[in-house]
Amino acid sequence: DDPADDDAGVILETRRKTQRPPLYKVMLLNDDYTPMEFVVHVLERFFGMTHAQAFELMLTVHKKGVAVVGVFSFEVAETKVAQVMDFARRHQHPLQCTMEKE
Ligand code: NFA
Repeated sequence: DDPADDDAGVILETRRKTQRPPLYKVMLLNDDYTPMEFVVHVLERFFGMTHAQAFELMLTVHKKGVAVVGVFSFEVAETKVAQVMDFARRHQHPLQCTMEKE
């Protein structure tokens, strides 16, 4: 009966303490020039996909124009984007990789 004994604050305290850091979608954009096999290789090399998974996602990007290839913390997403953009540039392909807050 004592108002100080109630548990009304417990859930609110838990929610406040379990705030998670934001996640970022890493996306691949279609273009007319990057070879399909190069995109498949990028997805295998930097996103740990099997050849079958990579081929399927490459086709999704090719058909739809863009697709999310993974969701990561800011730091990991930034690294993935930099790795893909650098790899594409070194091979002189115009492949674009971007990130966006989820
Ligand atoms: N559209 C490219 C082609 O026909 C392939 C591609 C797929 C490029 C996905 C970029 C991303 N060669």
